[in-house]
Amino acid sequence: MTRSIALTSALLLGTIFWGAVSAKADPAQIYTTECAACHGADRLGGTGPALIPETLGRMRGPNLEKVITHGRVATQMPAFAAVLGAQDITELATWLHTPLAHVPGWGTEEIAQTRWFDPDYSVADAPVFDADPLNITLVVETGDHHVSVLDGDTFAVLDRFETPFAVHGGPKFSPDGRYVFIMSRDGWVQKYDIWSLHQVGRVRAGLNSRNIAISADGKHLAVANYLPMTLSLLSTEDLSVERVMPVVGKDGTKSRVSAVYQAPQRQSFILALKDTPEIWEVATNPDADPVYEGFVHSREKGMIEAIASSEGLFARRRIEITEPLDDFFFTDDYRHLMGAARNTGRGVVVNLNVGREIAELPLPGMPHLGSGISWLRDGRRVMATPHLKEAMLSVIDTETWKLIQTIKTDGPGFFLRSHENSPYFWADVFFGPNKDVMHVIDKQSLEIVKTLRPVPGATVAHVEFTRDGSHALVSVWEDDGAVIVYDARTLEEVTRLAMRKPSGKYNVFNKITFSEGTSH
Ligand code: DHE
Repeated sequence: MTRSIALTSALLLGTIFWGAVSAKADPAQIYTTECAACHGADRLGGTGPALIPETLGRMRGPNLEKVITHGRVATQMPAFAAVLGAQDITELATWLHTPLAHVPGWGTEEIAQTRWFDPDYSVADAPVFDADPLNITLVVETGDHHVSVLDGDTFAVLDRFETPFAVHGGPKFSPDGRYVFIMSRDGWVQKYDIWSLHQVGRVRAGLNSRNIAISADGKHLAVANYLPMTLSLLSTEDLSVERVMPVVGKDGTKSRVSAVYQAPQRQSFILALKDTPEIWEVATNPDADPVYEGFVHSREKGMIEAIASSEGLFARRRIEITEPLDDFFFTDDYRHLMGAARNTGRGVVVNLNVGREIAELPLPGMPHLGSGISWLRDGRRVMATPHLKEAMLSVIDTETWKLIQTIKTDGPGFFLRSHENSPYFWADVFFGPNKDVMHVIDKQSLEIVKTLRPVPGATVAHVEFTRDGSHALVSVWEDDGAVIVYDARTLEEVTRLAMRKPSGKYNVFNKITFSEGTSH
């Protein structure tokens, strides 16, 4: 009797359970019921991040399903394994990778409505700490979306603050090094006051964004967006919107902005466009008449278009090229840039003054030119770049634009770093079985002088130097990771600071002086 009740119950439960998983899952309905409260009814984010292909594209294969099933450590994202069947999770993940049927406008009004200021913030008259404010180093900890503020002399953590979800690209400092602006892939820009050790506020400048740049005078912040296809220009003072510039090629093609860079000597922003064969230059000099050759030539050729009512501030110049380029390296005088043509393995040099391609060099295996650095070797300025898909570094003469040498590494790398006061540059291996390796390379002989493997099996990547170049900080890019501080001359470990998946590190002085050893 008992056995038959048990059997009937089991069959009944089985039927109910089987009914639940076999019914055709409606992922949109599941989303509304289970996800919308945190991620927004429109999938554009709320307390949780946006769930759209532009953001999720980086979660390849079964990764998204894993997060839905098991949740995400150190975030509010719970595990849904007990709530949703495996089939529902698969279908939900597939549906989340489909584009939005309707992308809402994200213009001046919408951006302005997201502006938020931290009520607990008050302006300090002087730094609230004793450390050298120009030797502060910020560590982005992607494990739990925080930034640690390090004293660059003692390596003490002065503050640790929460950032928006999924920070990407280098934070940008005001020219005096006091404020820093940090951007997330969901388009949030956060302003933080280093002197006060306090967040100032946030604004959502795009729905899916790439990176930010600050103008040479420190007044304007440009946000490169994929969604919508715009460049948002903000006031650094109060994060108000100065302009939202639609990005449309000469032939009418709308384009995503791959990245925006500051060109200090030119007092302009340079934009890499993803979908149209053009580079844009946007003037940030308010004194109307753009001062350098490029703008003058362009005006003669009728290529300047005044986006603002006055021709100066935010005037835009189009430089036409043969195919879209991204991931720019700039020479120190910002006359030339190198860009990568993604599908052809070509590296292209563009002279920004005359506005044309002047050289080409073979750069197979996805060069990561944005991580390129330069230094003087035998009296000539050379640059080096890693390759995301080849176990090598390329060293290029920036006068002849000839490849001088390739350096074989233990695997493809992401970042390079050096310092004026260091005889070495450091190159990580980010992919493959040797991702736990960091090469230290002599800038003159181009020989690998030491290969560090501080935590066998753990990814080590990205280096930043202290202001004087005496120490190099390396990320152990794991959830229970660390920043390891090395003596930059002896290459011996000095100390190790526990961190949550630390990624990029940024020294105020090196960044505001545009050190040749750091990507700009
Ligand atoms: Fe980045 C900088 C583009 C993937 C971590 N990355 C940049 C910059 C660009 C760029 C254009 C320079 C902007 C700046 O600093 O203002 N990154 C891209 C890509 O196109 C790529 C390959 C694909 C993508 O998904 O966007 C890519 N980047 C990554 C990652 O997967 C990394 C390793 C982890 C992450 O956080 O997303 C990553 N990118 C970084 C970091 C910097 C960066 C840490 C700043 C480096 C610096 O020292 O300034």
